[in-house]
Amino acid sequence: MTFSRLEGLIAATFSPLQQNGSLDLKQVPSMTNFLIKQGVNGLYVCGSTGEGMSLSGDERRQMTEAWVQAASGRVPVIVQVGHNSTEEARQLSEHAQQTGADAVSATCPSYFKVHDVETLIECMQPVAAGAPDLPFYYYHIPSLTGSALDVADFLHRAVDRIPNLAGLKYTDTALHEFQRCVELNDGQFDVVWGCDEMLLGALATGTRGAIGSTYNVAAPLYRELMDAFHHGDLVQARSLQSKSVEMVHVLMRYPFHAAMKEVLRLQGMPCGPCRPPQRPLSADDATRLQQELSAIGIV
Ligand code: MN9
Repeated sequence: MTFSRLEGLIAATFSPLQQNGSLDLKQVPSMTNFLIKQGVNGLYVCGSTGEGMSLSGDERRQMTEAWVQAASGRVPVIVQVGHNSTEEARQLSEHAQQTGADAVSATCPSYFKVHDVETLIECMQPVAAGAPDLPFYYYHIPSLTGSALDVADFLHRAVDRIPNLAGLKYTDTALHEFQRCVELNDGQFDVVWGCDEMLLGALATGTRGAIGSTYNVAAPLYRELMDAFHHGDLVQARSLQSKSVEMVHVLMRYPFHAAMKEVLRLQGMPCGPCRPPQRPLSADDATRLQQELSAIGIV
């Protein structure tokens, strides 16, 4: 499907796993239907939430194929291909395009840190070139990559050298920097917000789309928040954001990925355990998590 901007709520999808840790691809179609029914407008596959970095290249390809097939053009599928090897990332990118994905996104290498914007451009060029017909989004997530570079400068300098550069997935909390990216060259770039618990601030700053993990488990809440914001009802929007802040606060007290997978299980959408180094949830944790989330009306 073609799109000019990523709009609305894009779920950073989980990778369904079997109890033994191998992929559980047969869950992908029902998960896709569930998310679309919840009001999700796109799927971001093999990102941080989907433990893309913990999957083998072959598994990432299988995951990509499963989500693209399940979405079957109903919502855009963005495939995260970041890898410490830019050659592997380039090949994943090529595969994403061949598979029929709608966009490609990539983190920078992170074992060896990227220390300057010029190097970042050099790293991203081949990756974006692997899928020349698809829009490319650099995935800025300094908390995990360790590269806190000036991304507005990156966009400004990369635009002539990465022909399919569409924008960013901006997963940081610096709203002023985010705003600079959104406004750069009269809004040339599609800059998508990545911190769910600050969505309201990002809406106020001009975002149209957001990619995040908690849209898997609470899309209706965020939909309402967006609607309230667009109708100018800031009191309601703030109260919904406050509920999201509470929810994330609770989830973060547990192994985060496993906790969200547990919430999905409670919502009738089991997707198995996580892989190390993500920690599992104990049975006690699961009980307490449910109590704490039900106390704030989430499950
Ligand atoms: O990029 C996610 N970030 C990480 C998206 O996984 C580090 C977010 O959706 C967060 O999980 C969410 C909760 O902090 O905002």
